[in-house]
Amino acid sequence: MGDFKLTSVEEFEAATNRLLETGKKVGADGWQYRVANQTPHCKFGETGICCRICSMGPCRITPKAPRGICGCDAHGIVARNYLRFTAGGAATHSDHGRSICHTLYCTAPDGNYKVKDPEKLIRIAKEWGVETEGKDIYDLAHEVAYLGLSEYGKVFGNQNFLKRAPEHTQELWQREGIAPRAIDREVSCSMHMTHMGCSSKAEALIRQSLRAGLSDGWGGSMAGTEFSDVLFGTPKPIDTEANLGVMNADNVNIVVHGHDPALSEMICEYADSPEMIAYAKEMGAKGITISGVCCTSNEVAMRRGIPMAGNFLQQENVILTGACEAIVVDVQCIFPALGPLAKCFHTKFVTTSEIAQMPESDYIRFEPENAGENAKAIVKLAIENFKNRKPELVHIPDMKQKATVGYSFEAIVKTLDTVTNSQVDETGTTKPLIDCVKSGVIRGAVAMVGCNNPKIRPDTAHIELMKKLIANDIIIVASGCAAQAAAKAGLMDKAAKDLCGAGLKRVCELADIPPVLHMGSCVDISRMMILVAELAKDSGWKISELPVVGCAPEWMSEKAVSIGNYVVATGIDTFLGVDPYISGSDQVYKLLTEGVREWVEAAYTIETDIDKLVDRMIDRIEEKRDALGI
Ligand code: BF8
Ligand code: SF4
Repeated sequence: MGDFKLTSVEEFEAATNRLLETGKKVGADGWQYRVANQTPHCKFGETGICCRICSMGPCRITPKAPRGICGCDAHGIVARNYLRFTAGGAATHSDHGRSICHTLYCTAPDGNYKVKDPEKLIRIAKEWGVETEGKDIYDLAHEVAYLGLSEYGKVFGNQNFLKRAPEHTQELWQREGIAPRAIDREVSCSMHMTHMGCSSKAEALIRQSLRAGLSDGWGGSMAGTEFSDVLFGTPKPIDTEANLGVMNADNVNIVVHGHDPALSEMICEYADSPEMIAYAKEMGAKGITISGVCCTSNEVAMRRGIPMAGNFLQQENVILTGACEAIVVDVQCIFPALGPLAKCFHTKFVTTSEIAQMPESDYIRFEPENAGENAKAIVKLAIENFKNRKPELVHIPDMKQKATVGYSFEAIVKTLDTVTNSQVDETGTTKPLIDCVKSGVIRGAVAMVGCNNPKIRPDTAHIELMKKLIANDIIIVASGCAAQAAAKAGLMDKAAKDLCGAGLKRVCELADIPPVLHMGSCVDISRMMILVAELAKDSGWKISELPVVGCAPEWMSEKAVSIGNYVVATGIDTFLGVDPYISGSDQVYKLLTEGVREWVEAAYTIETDIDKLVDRMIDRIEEKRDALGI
């Protein structure tokens, strides 16, 4: 343990610069150059006061032109843009969830997809009032999947999963009129409200933003997470590695990128088969290495220990190594730049979803019905491409860290229960965690989530915030690209306990956990919602009273805004390091940072100075402790 050392952002950057040198030789573009071409950004767009939702515009608000042609003011325009941003994110997460429900519907004992966690399926079935006694597990899977799909267009009532929230939270949602109805309805309703000539009242638009967010976090994303677990297994702690050094120059390298585990699981399955490994050897490689980028990487790391090549702003780097035979993608967060970039190398850029079709890619459409066959075809395509490598372009940075990942809600409960109870209780509670918080050995928790964004020096905010928080005995649960930043730096190595304050260090030693717990992909922020709901029920505190905050310091996507809205609407103060285009309206800014607290007992803090951001989070956690008298 003595020689444990974090990898610094400076080291990440040196590795990237070396790869960009290779890129220059082959005439490759890179996001670093495109940022320079795109900045400074348009001020109207940046502050949210440009409206182009009807063809009388675009209208832009200035002191001389305080209203659009229809008469809408800055507050209406900013709030409408904010709601549309949210709806984009909610739709995206939820459609991913729908696709998982559909995959579950297609399971069969001899099919491409099977039920891997029948206990979880039975638990959900009982929760939803489905008769389970004496039923074939596949019949049950189809019945539950059908109900899951029906949540999207539910005719009456609210989302099923809302009942998982503590009573008090459910009451707040009802009282404020933000309990989500059918998942699709909240997205449609948001588009309707923001159509020309509908809502221009900021308060109404922000209220709907919370409701649309909730339809994601407690609806579509939760379906995505829960049914992925049923299909592919509920994650348990597992060791892996992170950063570009996980790629192997002697092997065929296949990189999986995107979000839906239905693709990546199948690719991993085939790449691991003796038949494919033998074929790779025949083609001159020593074996096959699969690694991941973005949330797909989180999914397969959590369930299979597949190493993580990198996060969002590192996606071009995997091709720049010159050693990537194929980058296989499904949906979301995939740079259209990958097509032209792959053409500068021998890399095959394989798109697989009708949702994410891109020029200069090989499109192999992936459906549950043809998943096995197509996964095999993709793995073969990569193997056969090995011979086309240009050895003079190959350079894989010698940089990786160890990480222990796979802390689903169930795994966290079980891990902590093992510490306090000698006999392992399968149905443990969050009480050991609450005891640690009450006694002060852990001061609180931060849910660190979200992306990279060139507006912030990539990964710095994630890593610096996490370092300071754990030094202050604040445990981190992380997901998405924030989790990968932590893993690349080494913060998910159990040895990182040495960077913690004395209290958290002791908890890490006793429970044998790293101080930053990997909870999965971005849809898995629903796991965090379940965790806080259970913490509230087990402690008797309200969610808003828990010394817990959310943070997305480097976020960039619409999904992140949808997430922020449901995290706040669940009662958790949320800290953003990038402004969501709202500075053009003091009314909207005030609503989001103060006003919503009256509705849901939590609000946003927007702070682009990262040092201040971390101090404000620590202060907030300590304020909550004081209020609880602990
Ligand atoms: O859903 S953290 S860059 S990969 S949006 Fe995308 Fe952001 Fe990464 Fe996953 Ni989430
Ligand atoms: Fe302009 Fe109003 Fe049309 Fe927006 S809706 S573009 S503000 S006229």
